[in-house]
Amino acid sequence: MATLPERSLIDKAADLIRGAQYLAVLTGAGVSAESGVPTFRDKDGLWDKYDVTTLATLDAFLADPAFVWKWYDWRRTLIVKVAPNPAHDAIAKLEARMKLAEKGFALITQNIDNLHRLAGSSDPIELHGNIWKVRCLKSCRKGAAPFDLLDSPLKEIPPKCPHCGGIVRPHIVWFGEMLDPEDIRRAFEAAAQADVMIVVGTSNLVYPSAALPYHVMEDGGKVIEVNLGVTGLSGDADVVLTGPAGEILPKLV
Ligand code: BV8
Ligand code: ZN
Repeated sequence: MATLPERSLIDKAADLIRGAQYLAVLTGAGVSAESGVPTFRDKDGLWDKYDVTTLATLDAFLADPAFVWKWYDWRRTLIVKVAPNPAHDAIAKLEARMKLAEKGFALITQNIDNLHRLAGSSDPIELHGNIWKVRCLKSCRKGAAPFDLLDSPLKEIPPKCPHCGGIVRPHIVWFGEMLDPEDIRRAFEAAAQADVMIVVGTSNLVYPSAALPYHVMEDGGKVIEVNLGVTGLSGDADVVLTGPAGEILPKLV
């Protein structure tokens, strides 16, 4: 059993959540860690093994689509085997409870592993895309909109667009790429409306996602951070719950 924050801190966070009119939840790779999905920046994380700037960028993909697709195919074969953990389940429960009380709720995730949906979250805002979706690299008429490619492992690398025969790219936001404007609008609107935001398992290093908790606090909202360690947000958050999300969130709920 990992060390958990003292009861009083959990109660303080629970009181904030109970009184919330609009609850937003922002998650990063840490919420999936206990499902067995490697995080990015923790020790032996994804980015220890690979230099991600050579992988998670459009230039890297254009330079060698097969190489980048091999990395994503490997991650897909990892992710297809894992299941949501109690942290994902607790977030889905929070959503159901807020909806039952006819209060506002939004889940914003940086994760591309689809685990929130599998846990029952109805409409996660996937800021960085989804590892099971692809789109035509040339944005041909029928292939420009994201569509599912669920083969794991992939039958051919790089996978081809069924409409024009060109190659498809992962529907994932790489560094230096714009996020989907609709996702940004929804995420910042949720942050503006939220009087409480729970930030779970993110190092808060990547923008524009890392700006969201500050938008909540600018409007007088409260921020609860759930993280194994200290991040740039910890000094500003109203309540910091240090420990594994898979043990803290179920206690909160
Ligand atoms: C953009 C896809 C506009 C690939 C990813 C402003 C200031 C500074 C920099 C920028 C800025 N604006 C833009 C930038 C550049 C860049 C950026 O932010 N760089 C950072 C690194 C400095 N941002 C962008 O490029 C974004 N685009 O802004 O467009 C634009 C466009 C053109 C020109 C100018 C501007 C695009 C960002 C999306 C990048 N894509 N991934 C892939 O995943 O395959 S980001 C990548 O990092 C992942 O998606 C991941 O989701 C994300 C964040 O990482 P985390 O989720 O936080 O994971 P991490 O491992 O870091 O942390 C895990 C945490 O969990 C830790 O804190 C750990 O303690 C904790 N934890 C671990 N286990 C547990 C736990 N907590 C609880 N329980 C546990 N069990
Ligand atoms: Zn196409």
